[in-house]
Amino acid sequence: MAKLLAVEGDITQLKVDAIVNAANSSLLGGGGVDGAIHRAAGPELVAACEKLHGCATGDAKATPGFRLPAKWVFHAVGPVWQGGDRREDTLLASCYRRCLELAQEHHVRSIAFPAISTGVYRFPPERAARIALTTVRAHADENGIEEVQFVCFGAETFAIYQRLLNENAANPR
Ligand code: AR6
Repeated sequence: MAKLLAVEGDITQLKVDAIVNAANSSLLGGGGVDGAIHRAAGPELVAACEKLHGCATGDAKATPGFRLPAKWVFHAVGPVWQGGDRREDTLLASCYRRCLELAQEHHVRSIAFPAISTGVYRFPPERAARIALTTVRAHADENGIEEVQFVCFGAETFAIYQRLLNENAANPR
């Protein structure tokens, strides 16, 4: 069974097979975790992203990690929160699902996710964390993944993930 854990810190520092980026549909960079990943990976990353010709919301595309310790970056495009009745939950779940599928394609065993859509895109953090954990729990094993880190940027997000992971440990699948 895949190991799921919450960690607090900067996703660009992690030496895992793949890190996930919370990108926008242009895939050409931005602020937040996207900006941090592009800065750390170097200019080769945007050049590789240009060749992907964008990405739909709910989908994800892969590039190498270039100067990052991670071998791959999976660029996922989360939904902008618009109140909850614009398929935001489904689209967010789809981001996580697509990243797990990319993991299998690229023989990735360890993967780290940021809290997609919970920054500039304003998705409510606990609701997003529940979707992230449910989707990853349901599909990590079938995609051959051994370890999943949920990288929390700040103590509040970390506390949410810790609580939800502990709740589930008390009521396992
Ligand atoms: N490591 C881990 N998590 C981080 C880091 C980091 N270095 N930096 C920020 N976060 P956001 P979104 C957290 O805004 O909401 C970009 O401009 C952050 O605290 O990065 O999906 C894109 O180009 C938050 O919890 O992504 C898009 O235009 C989470 O990462 C747009 O923002 C996501 O926040 C995407 O918005």
